[in-house]
Amino acid sequence: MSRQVWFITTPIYYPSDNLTIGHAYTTVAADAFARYHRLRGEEVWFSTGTDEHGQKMERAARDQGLLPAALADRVVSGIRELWATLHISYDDFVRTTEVRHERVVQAVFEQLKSQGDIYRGEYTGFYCEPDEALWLESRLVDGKCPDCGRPVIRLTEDSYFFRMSRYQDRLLQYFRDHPDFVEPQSRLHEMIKFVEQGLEDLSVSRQGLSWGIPVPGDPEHSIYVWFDALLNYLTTAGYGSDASRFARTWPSNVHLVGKEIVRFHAVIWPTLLMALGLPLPDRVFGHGWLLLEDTKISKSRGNLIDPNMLVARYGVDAVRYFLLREVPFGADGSYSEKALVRRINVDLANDLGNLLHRTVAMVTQFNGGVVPPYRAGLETPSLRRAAELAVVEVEEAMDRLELHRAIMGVQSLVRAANRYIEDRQPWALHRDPAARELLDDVLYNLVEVLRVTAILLSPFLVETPTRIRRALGLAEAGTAWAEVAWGGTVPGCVVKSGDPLFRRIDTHEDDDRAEHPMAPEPEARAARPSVISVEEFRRLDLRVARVRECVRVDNADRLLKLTLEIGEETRTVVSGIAAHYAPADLVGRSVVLVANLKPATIRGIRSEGMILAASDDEGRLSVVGPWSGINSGSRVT
Ligand code: ME8
Repeated sequence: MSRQVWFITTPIYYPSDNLTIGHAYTTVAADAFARYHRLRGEEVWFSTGTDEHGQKMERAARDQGLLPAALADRVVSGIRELWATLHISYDDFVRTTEVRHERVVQAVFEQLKSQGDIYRGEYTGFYCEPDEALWLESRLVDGKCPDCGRPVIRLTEDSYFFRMSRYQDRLLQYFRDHPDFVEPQSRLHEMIKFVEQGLEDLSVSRQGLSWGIPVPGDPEHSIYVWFDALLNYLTTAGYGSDASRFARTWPSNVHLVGKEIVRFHAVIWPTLLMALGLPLPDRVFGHGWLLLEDTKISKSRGNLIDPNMLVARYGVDAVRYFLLREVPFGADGSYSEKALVRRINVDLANDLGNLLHRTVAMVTQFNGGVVPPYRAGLETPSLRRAAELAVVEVEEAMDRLELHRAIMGVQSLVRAANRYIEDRQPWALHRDPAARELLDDVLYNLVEVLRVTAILLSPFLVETPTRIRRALGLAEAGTAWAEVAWGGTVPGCVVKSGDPLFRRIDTHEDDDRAEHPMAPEPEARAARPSVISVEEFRRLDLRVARVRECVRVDNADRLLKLTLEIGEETRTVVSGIAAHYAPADLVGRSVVLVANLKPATIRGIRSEGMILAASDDEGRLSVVGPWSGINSGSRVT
């Protein structure tokens, strides 16, 4: 989609307490999108901020013996520091207590009132303070908040109402006409169901609550905190203050939010915009939660994990990488320090760090540190193709907001380059004077693939790309997405060895490699299995199988589903190797199948057998197959 400005938002967070790794999750994701689009030369407006009014803030301040404004000031300065620590490249930080925002909220309130979309009445219902959500009795579940299951408070008070019911049919029609408006799709269906149950008018003011924006002309009432908060997106776009910026920036491209506040963004927000006669955002993306032992990490649950501490311990890029890579964007996923360390050790230190280290060492040892000339036509297409595929994979994944998949695309490239070193064996070429040009070619390709990798990683990581370029002796500044085209490294650069990109973190737990459902238990790896007889071995029916199709398994980022041909027979096998191979790497290849393994159902898919793979202590994994062409179905003995 071509747009004037890519407008990307995070929710504005309650500054009632310090933020958690969960808030960092959304914000780092938004930052990655913003960086990606800037890198592509697009103009970006990336906003974040704080939602400072409401009952929850008032109570938190009271509990600490502070005025709400003082609490907000204190927490907001910590939030700004956190975003600096995580290198969040926002263009605007909007606080709902700023005059520029209060003006927008009051102007919108007045406009809707004057056009008959806001009227006065009496509200009888319930209030969930942690969510700042109003509920009619009919929506409660067992007398509790239907969203979070916590107790609600009964309210009966004079109130202003927004005629939301008036927009029910238009909203449903909008959902039907714009099936990408709410993503992932499952959340759109939830919203459709919710609206089909009937949209009631929404109470948009609270009586006697002093900490809020006053209703214009009726200061006894303050404006409901969600009405106030949602309008932050208009404030930051320049609504009512900078008409030309607003015209270029609105509508927003994507509101990134956690799944628990999709309803506010996909029901209340579009109906307010309809009432204002403004275009609707392109997308509301509701990502999943980071969980700690199956429970959402949150301030109100008190299980917060301090992102500052993680960055201090592991570095900004390791934390950003983990947040973006670990959990499929959209699904819930678990946070654990062990998983973070595994990502650092396997993906960053081992795969990426080693590739750089080996490349710099080989250019130094075999060519005096100078990147050799590029001989068009000589380069081995496989690595170039892998790089070109990775670019497409990252682009497609970013269009679909699949951050984890974009990073997996880069990972496959790094792994392909490590395999390329094993295949080409530059040390052997170095010993053979006749292979000089081939060696130059291999070294150039490795530098080139790292240069491309550094660009592909730039939306996600903030220090590593520069460090890679520095180690390769490339210019540090001025990187643009277009430079991913193969062949950009200028021969003659002088590489520099330096500190490792990522240091491996010592861990005594060796279950890192259990990514692979068929990987042996750590104990089995340590001790060799006991001796077996030939008869026992013969009980295994090992067959050569050809991979006909291969796809990723939805919501299981380690699993691939393979369709195998074994002679005349076709079988499905699920294998935990998605972190090591992209589906396209496997199609057409021959593998070895344990054909008489008892079938198992994995993620609802019946898996009939297991393919063999070798894995080493450094986290590498290699699928095992025949050395030369042989018919599928052949027995392996
Ligand atoms: O809801 N996992 O603010 P808030 C994933 N002020 N994301 C998480 C998370 C977790 N464990 N914990 C927090 C509000 N988040 C309102 C928003 S917008 C107009 C007003 C992220 O401080 C996620 O994006 O409770 C979630 O939606 C947001 O923080 C909630 O932040």
